[in-house]
Amino acid sequence: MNFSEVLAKLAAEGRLVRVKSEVDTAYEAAGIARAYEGRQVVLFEKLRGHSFPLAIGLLWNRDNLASVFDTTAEKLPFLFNDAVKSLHLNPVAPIVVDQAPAQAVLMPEPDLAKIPVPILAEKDGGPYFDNCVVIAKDPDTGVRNASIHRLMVTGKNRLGLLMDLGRHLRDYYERAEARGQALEITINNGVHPAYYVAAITPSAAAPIDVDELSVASALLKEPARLCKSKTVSVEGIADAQLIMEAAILPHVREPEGPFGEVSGYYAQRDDRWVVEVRAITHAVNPVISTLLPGKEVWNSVGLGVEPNIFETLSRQVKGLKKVYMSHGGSQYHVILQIDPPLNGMAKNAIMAAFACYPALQMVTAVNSDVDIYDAEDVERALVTRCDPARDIIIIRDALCHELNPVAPGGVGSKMGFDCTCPLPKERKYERVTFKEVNLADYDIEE
Ligand SMILES: Cc1cc2nc3c(=O)[nH]c(=O)nc-3n(C[C@H](O)[C@H](O)[C@H](O)COP(=O)(O)O)c2cc1C
Ligand SMILES: [Mn+2]
Repeated sequence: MNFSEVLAKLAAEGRLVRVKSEVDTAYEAAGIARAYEGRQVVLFEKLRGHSFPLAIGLLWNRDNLASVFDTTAEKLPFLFNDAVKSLHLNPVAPIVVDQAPAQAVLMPEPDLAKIPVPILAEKDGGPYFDNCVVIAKDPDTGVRNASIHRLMVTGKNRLGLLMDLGRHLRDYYERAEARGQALEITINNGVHPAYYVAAITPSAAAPIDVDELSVASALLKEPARLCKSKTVSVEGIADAQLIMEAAILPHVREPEGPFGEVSGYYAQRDDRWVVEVRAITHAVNPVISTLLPGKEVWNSVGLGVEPNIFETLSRQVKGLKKVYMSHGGSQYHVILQIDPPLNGMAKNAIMAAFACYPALQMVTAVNSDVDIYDAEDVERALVTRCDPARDIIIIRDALCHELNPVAPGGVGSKMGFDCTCPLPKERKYERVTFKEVNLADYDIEE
């Protein structure tokens, strides 16, 4: 299934809305998409001055995403986790195919203005691609890497790029730059979510000497399909909607940003890396894809982080039932559902969770009678089962996430809330329940 087939499947299930009115790529498309955040995928059929349609929101609803993989929202994180594990157990290497749908049309001259790249947030520095899979090759070993990077359109064939510290792409680039060389890349837009999941596999699970595109093979149940590029020595994704063949230039930095980031705050404008686009190929009638930083990212990051925390903690503590990276927590808050057999063990679970994922700022532990997907239920546990003097853990000056404004330079404090009931559980903690009924059994006029 390619990206447009994924959209067709979602449409057939009522999981996609079509915007028929002509819409501007600057601010307007994002404003409409925002109103659907967490619900259906939004397909903009007519964008002012453009011929290609644009889809936003493939990842913001777990039921939609689960349907793409023929599974349920509850099972989805474990499906992704198994695919990541296959990297070390039985990786299925990508193949390079001859006839790539992504290369059906070659733009005579690369021109980014021909692609409907939206300006998303009101103070963004320009139009942004923010969900493209960037593929590169290690300049020394040739091992392929895939990752997602925001890219600001700054010219007809020029983009500004962000590479955070520790990214494999940055490591490759710095070695190429030290030799005065550009780092060739392909930038793949409009891919099956299996490729996106492969690209966001954390470096702890996919070290620098491993080709994480095999994660896509595992999810697709067939080898990931790549294609030889026309102007660079790095492959593209054969079933992508559009591929930009490009290079990150050595010793060049230009202003990039601001960008309304997933934290809900703007990343500031600064001199950053520069990408020169050398060729653009695309499918026949391509559908361009982008995401709105927010639920789409919390969801997709959470789907990777949750099973990892679940498995790691389950080796150390007992009674762990579920893990959820809550959306209100902007990927910095994880909720553990746990019925620990011993007093104090929930606090151990909280500490272990912090160790699993450095970006975490907050961990909340609740018992299994609390719905961790319901923010009100969790808040209720906080005010009725967490004694602030005893049940809050504070860890000062630990490594956090540099995008979080409360952690300057990526260093900040972390806080854990133990909202589990002390054992033996006193009757005062018993929650009120009502008889379960099936409304379909009753004659009710609404
Ligand atoms: C939507 C989205 C956007 C991202 N944008 C960036 C970015 O602009 N710069 C960056 O360094 N990492 C970004 N990331 C994170 C990396 O893509 C991610 O950590 C990836 O696993 C890194 O791959 P690597 O381990 O091969 O370096 C983004 C992740 C997502 C989900
Ligand atoms: Mn990597």
